[in-house]
Amino acid sequence: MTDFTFLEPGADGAAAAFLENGYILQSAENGDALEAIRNRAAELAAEALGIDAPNDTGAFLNGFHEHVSVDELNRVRLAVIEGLNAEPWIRAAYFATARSAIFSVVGNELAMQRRVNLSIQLPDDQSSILPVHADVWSGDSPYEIVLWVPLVDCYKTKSMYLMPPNKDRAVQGNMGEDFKGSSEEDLFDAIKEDVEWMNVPYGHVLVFSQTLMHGNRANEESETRWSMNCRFKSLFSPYADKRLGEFFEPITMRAATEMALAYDLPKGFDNE
Ligand SMILES: O=C(O)CCC(=O)C(=O)O
Ligand SMILES: [Fe+2]
Repeated sequence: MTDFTFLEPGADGAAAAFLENGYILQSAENGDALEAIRNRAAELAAEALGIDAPNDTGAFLNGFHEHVSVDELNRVRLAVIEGLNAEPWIRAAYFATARSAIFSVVGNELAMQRRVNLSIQLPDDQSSILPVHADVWSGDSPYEIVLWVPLVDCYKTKSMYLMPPNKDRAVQGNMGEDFKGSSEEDLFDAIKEDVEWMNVPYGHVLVFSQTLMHGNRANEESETRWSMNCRFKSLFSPYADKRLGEFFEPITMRAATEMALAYDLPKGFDNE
């Protein structure tokens, strides 16, 4: 037998999909972790509204627009984010939903964003639109990927869109000239036929390259969108504005690295 490979089983397929599509879409690797996150988010949201925790979590989140106005939404969203990030288990649970996929496309010695984010989009809410962007344009390193985890079924405008790599690179390649003096809306108009709307049912997770243009529009579906996002990168890959220790924290440092960081070359030769 001579079919030896360097990468672990499955890594080649994950790499090919990521490079071709700009993302990996798969079932959550740990369903219990996802469920725990979703239940806690719903509990915190109910608490922020002063109502009882729901029996049917999915129905409560999808129907959230019946409980909250656009004006109240940000207060509730911030309370849920605070509450989630205060849970000592939250980041490990979040990572557990896509551990192998992230190991496959990023590496196994990782830094993770210190806080998980939550976005809630009520139907027709114009105020929570995130215009077309790539995170690298505003201080993220191209080595960062986003793990995007919906807490409800996300599809069409209840989801986010992502530009496929080949089309994205063609547009970013001459963006300065082609879009001189243009608005974000002009840019979206130019790419809207080419973007792919991410169809991510609850129970699935998305790992995407934030170097590709992405964003969302007003949610024209009849249900509220709930999704979380958090960034990961290879621990020793270059950092941009989002620094290790401030924005990122090592999560899977290995023993050889720990030993290396603590090592000092032999001392005591000063008097020679
Ligand atoms: O959730 C969205 O609609 C966009 C998310 C995004 O821009 C990001 O996670 O970088
Ligand atoms: Fe983004």
